Amino acid sequence: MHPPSRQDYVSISFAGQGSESYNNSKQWRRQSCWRKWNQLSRLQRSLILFVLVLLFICGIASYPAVTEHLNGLKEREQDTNHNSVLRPVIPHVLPEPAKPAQPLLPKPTSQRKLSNKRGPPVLQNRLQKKGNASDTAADGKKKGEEEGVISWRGALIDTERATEGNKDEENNDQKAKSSKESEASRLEAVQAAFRHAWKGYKDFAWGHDELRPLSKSYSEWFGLGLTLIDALDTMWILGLKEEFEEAKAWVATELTFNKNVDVNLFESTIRILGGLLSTHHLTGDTMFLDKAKDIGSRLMPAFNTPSKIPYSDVNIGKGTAHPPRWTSDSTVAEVTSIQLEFRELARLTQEPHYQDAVAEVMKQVHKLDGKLDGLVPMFINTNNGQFTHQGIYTLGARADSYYEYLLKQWIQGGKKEDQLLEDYLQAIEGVKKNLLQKSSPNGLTFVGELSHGQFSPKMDHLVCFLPGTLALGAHNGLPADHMDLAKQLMETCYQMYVQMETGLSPEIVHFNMHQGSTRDIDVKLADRHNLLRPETVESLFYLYRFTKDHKYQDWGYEILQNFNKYTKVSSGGYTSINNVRDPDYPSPRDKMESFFLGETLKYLYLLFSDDPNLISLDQYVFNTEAHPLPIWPSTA
Ligand code: DMJ
Repeated sequence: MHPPSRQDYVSISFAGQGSESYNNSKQWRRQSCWRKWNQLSRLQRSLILFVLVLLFICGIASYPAVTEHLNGLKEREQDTNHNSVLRPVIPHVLPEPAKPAQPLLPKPTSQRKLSNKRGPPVLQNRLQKKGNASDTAADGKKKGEEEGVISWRGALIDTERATEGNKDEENNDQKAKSSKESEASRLEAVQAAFRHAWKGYKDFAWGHDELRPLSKSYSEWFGLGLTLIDALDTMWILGLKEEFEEAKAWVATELTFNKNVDVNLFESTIRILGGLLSTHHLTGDTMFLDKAKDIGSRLMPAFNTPSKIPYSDVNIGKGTAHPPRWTSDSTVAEVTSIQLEFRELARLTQEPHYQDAVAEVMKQVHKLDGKLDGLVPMFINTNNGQFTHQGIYTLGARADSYYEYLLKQWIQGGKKEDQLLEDYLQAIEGVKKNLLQKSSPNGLTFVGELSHGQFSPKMDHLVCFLPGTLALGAHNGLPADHMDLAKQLMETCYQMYVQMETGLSPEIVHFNMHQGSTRDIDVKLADRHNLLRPETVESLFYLYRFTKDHKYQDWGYEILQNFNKYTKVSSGGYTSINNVRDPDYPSPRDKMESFFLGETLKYLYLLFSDDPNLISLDQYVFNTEAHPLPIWPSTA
């Protein structure tokens, strides 16, 4: 073989066939390469070195770009997977891709695989939720802190909830227990008040009409043991057996109506006839019914008038009746608030003339001219049967219980006497239209008066019977807005107490209506007295029975405490006061009205009792002196 001739091109040739025997040692390979390199021409060697250097430089220059590219590919894969998981959680941020595009997204490998990348799924969900919540909380915590606290608090909250659950139960038990305790202690407080009043009456006025607790004596109105009779069913309801028995003994042995004495028809009907009838019902003792028949029959001469509208006064011994000395008028409330009692007497005795006499009054009043949208004037003439002194409309003195007895007769008779209901509903609309206003600055709803078209923001405490009556009507199926109005008026009656320095209401208030007033209620000097009247606690009783809102009980308890503070006489009894605005000297009047025992304390006791069957309002209807009479059983 010929040695290669000098060539003008680079030719790299490696050991060819037929060369020395095969030797693959490192030493041999190194020597062989070097020999080959030396065999190359200078040009060939330069070219090879140039190419190698060039490759090296290119490699170094392109390294970062290649790395970045590779990293980018990795991240894209991760992001795509992450987004596909979050999409359902925040669809408004990442809109749902069009369906055909979906397959183009890299398929998430698995939830588990993702979780490994992003943290435990449960924790992740919590963070997500809490993160959203804390966005609005804006409490300024650092995100990291917040997240850490969230998972910790998350667990703690559950624990707290569990503990709270137990605590709630404990609290409820505690509340039930303490409300039972407070019920018991409030009932006892009423019993104690009654016993104190009774002590005064027993010690200084036994068998007489009213106690004069300061002078430790008594006053006579009819001379019929008015306080004792008025208080009979209260003692029965309060469970004061001993006191009841001694009073009963007096009625059985001492009480006689065969007396030459003038009595007021209305007052003796609601207090004496009503008290005896209700005590008969509660006890089943016919002695009380016999006494009721006796007084009932002796009152009947009052109806012997030209118009059949009864006179105000009757001499129960002589059997004669007459109007007051100065007029032949009777008071509208008086002649229309004796019906419950005479109707019940008629039912018990099966003597219809009692019912006929009082029904005739209602019939006439129903037809009379002179009403304003169902509202009645205050006087009615016993000769011609017409309203007199027309143009004055009030829900207070001389008209109040007309409205009360429209509803209550309807309830007593089993809700069948439509005319009574119509008159009642019309009257309430008349009140809303003509007498209802709001005070300034606090917008208390009140019932004012109308005198010859002129509105007066005057409201008697007597008007506070109205919330209870409205609530009773609503309970018996009358419009629900009657209950709304009842609640508003109840608040107002309560404010008539709260806003006085003694926490006791005056007899009459005037409401401010002009803008810029600083207080809602004004009291005139002559109106600052408190006679221990029941109307507000009466309404509180109805409102509590129907709503079960304990605030009404609390309000009643405040009132009882203030009676104890400002009207209780240490030697026994409670007294009317002259000035509810002077807690230092409320100026006692030295008189305990019979209705304090007959009504005020009875309603307070019923208010504090949580037993709806203690004189159920579905079985009994209270007369206007708080004597419960049965709702007649249906004969249909
Ligand atoms: C009570 O004799 C009766 O409640 C009557 O209806 C109004 N006056 C007194 C109580 O204030």
